[in-house]
Amino acid sequence: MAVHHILVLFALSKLDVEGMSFQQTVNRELVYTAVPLNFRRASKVCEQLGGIIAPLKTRMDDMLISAIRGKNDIWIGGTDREIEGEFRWLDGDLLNYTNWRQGEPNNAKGDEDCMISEGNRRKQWDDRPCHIRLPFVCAIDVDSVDSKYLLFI
Ligand SMILES: [Ca+2]
Ligand SMILES: [Ca+2]
Repeated sequence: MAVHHILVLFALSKLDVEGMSFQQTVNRELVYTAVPLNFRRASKVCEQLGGIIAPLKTRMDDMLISAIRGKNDIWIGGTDREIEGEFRWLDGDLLNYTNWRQGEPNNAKGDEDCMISEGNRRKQWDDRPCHIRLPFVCAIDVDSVDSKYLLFI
């Protein structure tokens, strides 16, 4: 199984203590899995690793994911299976940043509830049937007391 890991720091929120400014961070491990699975099974694999299929909440997320998945179409961690047309990330958040291809999401044939990022140059998003099999990236938050707060200069 081809698996790649990268470990990145994400800034969450700012904390001001005694005039110094800190960025709260989490260590996030991104695990790319080249074995294609349907969305439900991909979700299970990520859950077993302690994470979720990676949501792309910012342009930075989008770029980081692209760095490890190469030219493959991949699942990204969003779906409208609860309410048709209302896409949410698997942690429940509504989409803020988006990168849909023009004309998407289109719920083609009434059967497209799971989100992919296309492997072409533009890396844009599309809704596709959840039963197709694609590689995916899991995002796992790794607790680390030592690096929870980093001095932000
Ligand atoms: Ca849909
Ligand atoms: Ca579509």
